[in-house]
Amino acid sequence: MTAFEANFDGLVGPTHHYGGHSFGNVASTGNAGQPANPRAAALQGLAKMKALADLGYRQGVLPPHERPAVEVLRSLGFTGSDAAVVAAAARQSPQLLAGVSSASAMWVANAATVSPSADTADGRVHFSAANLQNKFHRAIEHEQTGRTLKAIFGDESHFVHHPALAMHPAFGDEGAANHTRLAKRYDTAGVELFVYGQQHWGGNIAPQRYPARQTLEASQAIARRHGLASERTVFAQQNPAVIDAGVFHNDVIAVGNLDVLFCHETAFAERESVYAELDAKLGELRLIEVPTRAISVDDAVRSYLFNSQLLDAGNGRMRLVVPEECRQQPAVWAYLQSLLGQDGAIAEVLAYDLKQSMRNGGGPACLRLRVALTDAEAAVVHPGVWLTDALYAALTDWVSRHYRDRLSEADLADPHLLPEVRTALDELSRTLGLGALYPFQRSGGKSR
Ligand code: SUG
Repeated sequence: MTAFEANFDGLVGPTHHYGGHSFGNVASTGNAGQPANPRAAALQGLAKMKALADLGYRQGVLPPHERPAVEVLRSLGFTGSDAAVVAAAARQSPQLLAGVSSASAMWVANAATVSPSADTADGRVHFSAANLQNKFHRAIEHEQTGRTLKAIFGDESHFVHHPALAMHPAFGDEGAANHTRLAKRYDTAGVELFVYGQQHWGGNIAPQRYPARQTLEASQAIARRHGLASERTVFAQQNPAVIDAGVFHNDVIAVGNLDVLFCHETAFAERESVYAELDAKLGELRLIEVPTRAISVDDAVRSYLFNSQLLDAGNGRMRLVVPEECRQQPAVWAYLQSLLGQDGAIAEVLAYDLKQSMRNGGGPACLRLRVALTDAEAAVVHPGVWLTDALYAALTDWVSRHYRDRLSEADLADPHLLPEVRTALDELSRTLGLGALYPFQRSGGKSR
């Protein structure tokens, strides 16, 4: 049996904007109120997907969510036609309208935690939709995430879907952004590393300035649900000082794949014991630890060096897919050149322009959800979401026809936006062959 890692990237939605919705994510708050370019954002994401597909990686697409989320506004007491609901929200609470209009579902590393079948007790791939309860605009994602994942990974003999954990700070869960699966091979049992920001009950170290979005309790619950063996699971606390420096998810300071872990020396609260436990449970970890003297935490956050994709290049070596911003930080770029010169685990560095997403704190790793699949599992994935040349051409054409090239927060009140988005999403769900995926399609296909 052979297995491989597929990357499913979130397609940026048409309401992409800079709402300053994520306290603790310094790019999000720093760029609040700037005009965004949803068309460029979606095309940048697609270009990265296409480049990786062209290199031979299995690449899938996860569709955006329906935004503005009219159903959420209705649950908050707005009534009347859909247009009236949006208009009233725009008048009474522009901040709420911006929250329910966020295209944040593009960062699918936060959509779910995924455990490959080689790791789980029942030999199926397990998905747990993340509750994202720390941020209002993201806490409304999990239902659609669950629907989308079930539509794509529908075969119950291979795939299991768990709903989001309880919506309570004790179970704050941010999905795969705080989860790394290490293994010697994709088709044999691996070690699942869960990184949490804080222990809710009984923990005593916590960040002071910014929130810890993931709890130990949530990570333990996910591991239990997925049927992971304790001898192949590691729970590690993130260093609270780096959360306070803007590292709101572990994937902003560490990335791993197969037996390679690439991280900053300040990533974990107790680094030596984390490395030792991983090494013991995995049977030799290949660690690339970046010291502060080479790259400061601030430079790591600014460049998003660790929010990179570490991709198997064959022969035990890796490609590192970084955002273009790494080139602009001299210390980071120099470090990457020295790494390539060492003939070590990283053989190649590829940089992509993802500026639109980056300005909201979303780099290459945020935009993708990794799913390690066997050939038999891949064969039953909904075929319409694999990025072929034809799908890439159809999606770039679709974006060019339906997306605006400028969107500011004030534009979210524009009555034309909702019908525009629905027309686009209706066409997209047909292109991907996903049927009635969205609430507006399920309530009869027409606006109330
Ligand atoms: O949750 N930004 C996202 C970025 C998520 C990045 N994901 C990973 N690191 N895996 C967040 O903070 C900002 C939206 C705004 O402000 O408009 C936002 O939601």
